[in-house]
Amino acid sequence: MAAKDHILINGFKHILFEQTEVSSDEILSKSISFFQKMDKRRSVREFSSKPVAKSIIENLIKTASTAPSGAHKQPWTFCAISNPIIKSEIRKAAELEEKESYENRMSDSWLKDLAHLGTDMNKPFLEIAPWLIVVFKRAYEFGKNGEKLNNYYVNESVGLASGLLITAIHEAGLVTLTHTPSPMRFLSKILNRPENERPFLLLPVGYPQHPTYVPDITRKKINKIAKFYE
Ligand code: IYR
Repeated sequence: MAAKDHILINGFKHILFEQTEVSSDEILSKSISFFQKMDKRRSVREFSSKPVAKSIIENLIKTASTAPSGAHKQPWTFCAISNPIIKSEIRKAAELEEKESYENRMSDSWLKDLAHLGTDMNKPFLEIAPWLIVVFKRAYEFGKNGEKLNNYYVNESVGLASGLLITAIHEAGLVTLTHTPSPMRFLSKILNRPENERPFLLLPVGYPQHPTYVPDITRKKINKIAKFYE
């Protein structure tokens, strides 16, 4: 007998999950090739100014928004900026905060931990990259009468969506950097965001400059990051 196309649970419609049959050999080879692809992802700080079409950015954001979220509230807003005036406003404000951080807020041990990445208070990529995506978390929603409605596991949900965004950017052949100027409140002001939204991450998106050098770092081996209980 064919499966019903939908059922009701708690009175809510549940539709058939579209399952694709894949052999275990194929699953193994896909798991290897996807790992190899993702292992090539690097945070890139030197961008080309070569433009990227808005439709590409829309697709990347649509992929990010496939992330699971608490009670499926999708508590995120992605602000995509290509306007050069706004980008330069963001750069100016970010560099002001970064200068204060590097000179006064970050401890000596923090600065020592960062030294191998070659970062400093200058953030030219905020103007050079064709797009900046600022990910906002939505702490709560507003109901019809202005009342506050809960979101759940907001940090986890927006973190997951950001991970998918970074994956989509890499898969498409572009590069990004997870930039967290701190504090980030200036982004809410410049982008005129409502009070229920808080800046979460800033991602410049584009092509890498040629040539680009990245830190010579390695990833932890499987036995350091996973414990199996069989
Ligand atoms: N937000 C600063 C500093 C910084 C902090 C960490 I932790 C990094 O992994 C990298 C940078 C900056 O963007 O330069």
